[in-house]
Amino acid sequence: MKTPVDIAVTGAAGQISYSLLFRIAAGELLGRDQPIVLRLLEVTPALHRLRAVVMELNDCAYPLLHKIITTDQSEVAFKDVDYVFLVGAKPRGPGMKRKDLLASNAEIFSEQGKALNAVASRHVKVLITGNPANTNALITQCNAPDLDPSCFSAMSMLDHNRAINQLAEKCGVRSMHVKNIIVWGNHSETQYPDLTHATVKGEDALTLVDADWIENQFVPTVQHRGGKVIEERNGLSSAASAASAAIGQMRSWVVGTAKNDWSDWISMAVMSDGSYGIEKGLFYSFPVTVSPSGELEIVKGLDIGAFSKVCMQVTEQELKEERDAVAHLL
Ligand code: NAX
Repeated sequence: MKTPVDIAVTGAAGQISYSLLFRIAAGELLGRDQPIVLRLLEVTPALHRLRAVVMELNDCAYPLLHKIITTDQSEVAFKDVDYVFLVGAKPRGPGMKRKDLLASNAEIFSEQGKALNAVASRHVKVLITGNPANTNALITQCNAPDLDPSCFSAMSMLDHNRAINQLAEKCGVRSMHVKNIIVWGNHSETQYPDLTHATVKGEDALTLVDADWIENQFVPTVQHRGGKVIEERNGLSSAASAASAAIGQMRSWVVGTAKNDWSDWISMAVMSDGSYGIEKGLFYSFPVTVSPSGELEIVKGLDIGAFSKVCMQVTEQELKEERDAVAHLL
């Protein structure tokens, strides 16, 4: 039997976690031979709800679930952890823009960044899902100066999957036949889902769909998908699909993207190194490959057309504004 691995999840009594925790415990993240310890963080008033989640986890009798630790203290949750899902935050309600969330959520991520800096494994992988995810990733990373910036990424996988689904539906194929979608920029309505490099059953996507559909249907549908789900769920945001994307992104980060038989890369928001002219230091979604040993690299040298360039700059500008709004926490 392997040594158990510690995984921390914040917002553990929330909606996304209600799907995420059970899938992690079942072995979907690290494989069905890897025992795990779940370290679950919640705010004090939610600890009773968390107790119910723990009861249900225990009632599943998962063979891999070695131990569950619950706490309202970040430093307890993050002690020596290897993998962290920062999910806990206030969700976006109906009509709310991500920027509205900035002020209320920024403090959470600055405190959690400090705690990670103090107690987490030096090789920890931290996936930020709580919104506004990209800027929360920046805040977390800036408050953890002793950890390498490559320890942090924000979630783009849900947008990436949404884009795959839109193109697959349009072309009448299954999602597994769509390759090399990219989501650039912010996890917000300015994100730019780009299918310039995508293929469908090996054919260039651009030969199968026209520019009008891309600009007026595909891009806005993916950009506004989160808001549409909130509307249809009477105010609740995407949860099961977000959990699925969180597992997908973290798993690709752990096992590497070469194991994907469905794409050469994934979209992942990582610290910009200046690639494609994007300002260094922003957490921006790029096409990314991960080596089997976990090294992350932004895919370089892709051709960027005029339409793409404008869209990439719009979402970059939003990230700069978000960064400037939380400058006191960086
Ligand atoms: P819920 O409101 O159901 O759960 C959030 C949980 O976080 C609550 O139980 C709350 O008590 C807890 N929490 C709040 N502050 C905390 C803190 N300081 N430490 C630990 N826990 C804390 O929201 P849920 O639907 O689970 O969504 C969680 C976050 O994911 C939200 O910010 C939401 O906007 C964001 N999302 C991000 C997505 C992405 O692609 N990046 C998509 C889905 C989702 O909208």
